[in-house]
Amino acid sequence: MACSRYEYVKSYELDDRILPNVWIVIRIDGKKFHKFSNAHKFEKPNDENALNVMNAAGIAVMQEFRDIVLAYGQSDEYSFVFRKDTTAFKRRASKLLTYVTSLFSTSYVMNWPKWMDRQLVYAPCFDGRTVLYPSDANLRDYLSWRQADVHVNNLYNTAFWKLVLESGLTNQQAEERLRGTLSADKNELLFQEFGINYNNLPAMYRKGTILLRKRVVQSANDDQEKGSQAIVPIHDDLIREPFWREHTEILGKYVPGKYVSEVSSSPRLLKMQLSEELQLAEQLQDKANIS
Ligand SMILES: Nc1nc2c(ncn2[C@@H]2O[C@H](COP(=O)(O)OP(=O)(O)OP(=O)(O)O)[C@@H](O)[C@H]2O)c(=O)[nH]1
Ligand SMILES: [Mg+2]
Repeated sequence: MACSRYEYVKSYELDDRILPNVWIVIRIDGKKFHKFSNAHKFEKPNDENALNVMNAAGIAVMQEFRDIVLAYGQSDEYSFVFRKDTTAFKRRASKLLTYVTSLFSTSYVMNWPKWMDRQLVYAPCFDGRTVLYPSDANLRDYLSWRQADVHVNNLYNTAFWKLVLESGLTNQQAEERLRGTLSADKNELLFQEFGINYNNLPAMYRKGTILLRKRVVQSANDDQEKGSQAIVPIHDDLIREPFWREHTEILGKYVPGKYVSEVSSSPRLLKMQLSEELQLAEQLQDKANIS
C-alpha cells in the first residue's frame, strides 16, 4: 500500500534502545500496597502466602525472559536483572519495561488463588522503572541496597507489630517507643519482651527472596545434565562474598548453576514448577506415543 500522508507521524517515535554492555535492572513496586495489604487482610508484618504470590509472579517473569539471570523480591517489590548482552526486544527500554511490568501484574493475579484463601477485592497494580548499571560492583551494590532495606524495615516492623498486637500499644505509642532506637536496641527489645531471637525468624522475611535459574538434581554426585531446569528461590545473604562465590554463574558467562535438593524437601514454589514440568513431559510423551 502506498504511504499515507499520515505516515510521517511514525518519525516522532523515539529510539529508546538501551546502550550496550550494561546490566539492565527492572524494578516493579506495588501501588499503594499499604492499602492493598489491609484490604486483603495480609498477616502483619509478613504474610508468607502473599509473599509467595509475589515470588510466583517473579518466577513467571523469569520463565518468560530467559535473559534474566537473577531476580530479587521483598515486600511489594521485585527487581529483575537482565544479562549485560541481552538482545531481548532489541534492548528497547519501554518494551522491556512494559512487558515485564504487565506480565508481573497478570501473573500476580493468576497465582493469587494458588496461595491465598481470600478472593481478590480489586486489581493490584505495579509501577516499574529501569535502571542501568555499568559495573558488576554497581550491580552488587544495588542488590545490597535492596537487601539492607528489607533488613531495616523488617526489624522495625517486627518490633512495631509485636508492641501493637501483643503489648496492646497504640500505633502512635509503638512509634514513640521505637523512635531513635538502633538495630541492637530492637533486637534486645524483641528478645527481652517477647523471647524472640530475630535471627531465628524465617529467612524469607529477613533476607527477601533471590530467584536463580538452576539445574535441580537430587544429590551432589548426580550428573548436572540429568536435572530439570527450574527457577530456585533462595533466601541467602547476598551482601556478603560467599553468595557470589557460590553462584559464580550470575556474573560469569551465564550457564545455570547446580542446585541439590530432594524433591520431597524442596520449597513448595520449586515443587510446583517441577511437577508442572513433569506433567508437560508426560503430555509430550503421550502425544509421541499416539502419533
Ligand atoms: N501486612 C503486610 N503488609 C505488607 C506485606 N508486604 C508488603 N506490605 C505492605 O506494602 C507496603 C509496601 O511499601 P511501599 O511500597 O513503600 O508503600 P505503598 O503503600 O505500596 O506505596 P507506593 O509504593 O508509594 O504506592 C508496606 O508498607 C506494607 O504496608 C506483608 O507481607 N504483610
Ligand atoms: Mg509500593
